Amino acid sequence: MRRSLLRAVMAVVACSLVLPSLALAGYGDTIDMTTGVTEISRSVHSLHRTIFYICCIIGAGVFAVMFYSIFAHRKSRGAKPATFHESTTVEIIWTIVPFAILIGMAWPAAKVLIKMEDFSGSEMTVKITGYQWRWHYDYLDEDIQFYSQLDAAHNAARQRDSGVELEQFEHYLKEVDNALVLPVGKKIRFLHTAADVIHAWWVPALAVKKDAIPGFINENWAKIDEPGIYRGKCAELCGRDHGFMPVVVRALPQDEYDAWVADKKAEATTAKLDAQREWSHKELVATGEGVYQRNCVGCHQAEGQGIPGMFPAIAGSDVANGSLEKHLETVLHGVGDSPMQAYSTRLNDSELAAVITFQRNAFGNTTGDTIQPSDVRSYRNGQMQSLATDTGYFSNFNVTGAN
Ligand code: HEC
Ligand SMILES: [Cu+2]
Repeated sequence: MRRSLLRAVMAVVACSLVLPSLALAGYGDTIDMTTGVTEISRSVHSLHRTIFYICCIIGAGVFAVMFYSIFAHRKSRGAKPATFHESTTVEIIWTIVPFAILIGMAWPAAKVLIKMEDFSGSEMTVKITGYQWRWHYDYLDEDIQFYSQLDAAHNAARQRDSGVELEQFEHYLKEVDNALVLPVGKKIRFLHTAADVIHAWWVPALAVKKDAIPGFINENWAKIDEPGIYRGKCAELCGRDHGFMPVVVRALPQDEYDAWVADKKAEATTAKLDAQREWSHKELVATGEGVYQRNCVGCHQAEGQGIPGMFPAIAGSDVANGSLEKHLETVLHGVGDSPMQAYSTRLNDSELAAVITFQRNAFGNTTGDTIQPSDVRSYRNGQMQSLATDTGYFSNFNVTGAN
């Protein structure tokens, strides 16, 4: 009788340990921690496994003893409690054993933590700034910086009643307009900060997850072993669109990375020159159409017809046919709490001039206006001056911040 009960208990314990792992077989890659593509991420993964197994063994041991005691010494069998009190031997054992287990877990964990905090020999530095709701990447060793935010098509699709088929997106809500491009095989130091609220930059495959706190600079690093696309997201509840600030890292072999850097620099030089010169009306409209396709079409639609009740039409719009000041304000600073975001820092002056000129002369709008990059610049300067007279915190924030 006693034997069979014991056997039943052991069977239940065994099943509860084995069945879940069978059910999860094959899902390991999707629900387990990723092994990642850096030495640190592999260390973190094996640490996670080691500690998990230790916990399993402890759990099985504790429950086995507990279930055995409950069944073997139950009242109906006339078990009588022992009456001893204070056993030095037992107390020493139950102090030393957990202590040894803790040391056994802390030792490898501390080794990995120390390695994570070792920034010596960093070969390049990227400063990452969190904004509501996008990232800004600044390559401190190169003269490269840009914003990275949720891809416009995904952003449009996620709007309520957008009617967009989500199946068409392979990585729905995990795609950005400008990925962070990094070389493989280099020790890259990341500096994390934020410009408004607390964010956290998290890319599991790189084992990089750090709070981005306004006024503070946090550090960590990664040395990526394999080229590829690695996705992550903001891991700090940072406001309404917290769930919509994905991270995409594109790791390239060194030569491809160098080519990317050269391209980016050439682009920046051209952009600087472009912002200084006079553009022809035709050129502005043509460039503006491209800017519109990349940034605005998801909401305002291909024919500028918008989506009634959600996104206003540009065709015949009061703003696109009315005062230029209002049009500039709408595009540069966005509209309040609506999905119409501020583009003042995401598009440069030439792109802004081009897309505004385009909107004022496309989809049947016939203002005939030509807006030069210099017009956008003087609008910005005017804004700065009117804000400079106001010393309130929020107006200062508007001058230096994203909006
Ligand atoms: C995520 C969707 C979305 C995207 C992308 C978007 N807009 Fe908008 N836009 C809106 C919404 C919503 C409004 C209405 C805001 C309001 O008045 O409440 C709006 C309003 C406007 C208006 C004023 C229209 C009117 O008559 O009221 C202009 C002009 C405009 N957007 C230009 C742009 C430009 C230029 C771009 C691209 C650089 C762009 N928008 C990208 C959603 C979007
Ligand atoms: Cu965030």
